[in-house]
Amino acid sequence: MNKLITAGIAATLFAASSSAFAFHCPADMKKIDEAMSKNPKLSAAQMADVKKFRAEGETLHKAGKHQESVDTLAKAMKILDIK
Ligand SMILES: [Cu+2]
Repeated sequence: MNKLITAGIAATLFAASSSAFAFHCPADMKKIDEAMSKNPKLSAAQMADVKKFRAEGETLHKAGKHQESVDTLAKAMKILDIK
C-alpha cells in the first residue's frame, strides 16, 4: 500500500515537473522574441546563432523534449544577455 502511494506521489511530481518545463519553453521563447524586437547590438553571427537556437528550442518543445528545449533556449538567452 505504501509503495503504491509512493509511486503515485512520484508520478504526480514527475508530471508536475514536466509540465513546468512545458510552460518554461514558451516563456523563454517570449523573452527571446522580446529581446530580438528591441534590435539588440549583436554581430551577424550572434544573430544567426540566436535565431538558430530559438528555432531549435521551438522544435524540441513541440517534440516534447522540454529539458533540451530549455537548455537550447538558454544558449540564445545567454547571447542576448537575458537573465
Ligand atoms: Cu517545452
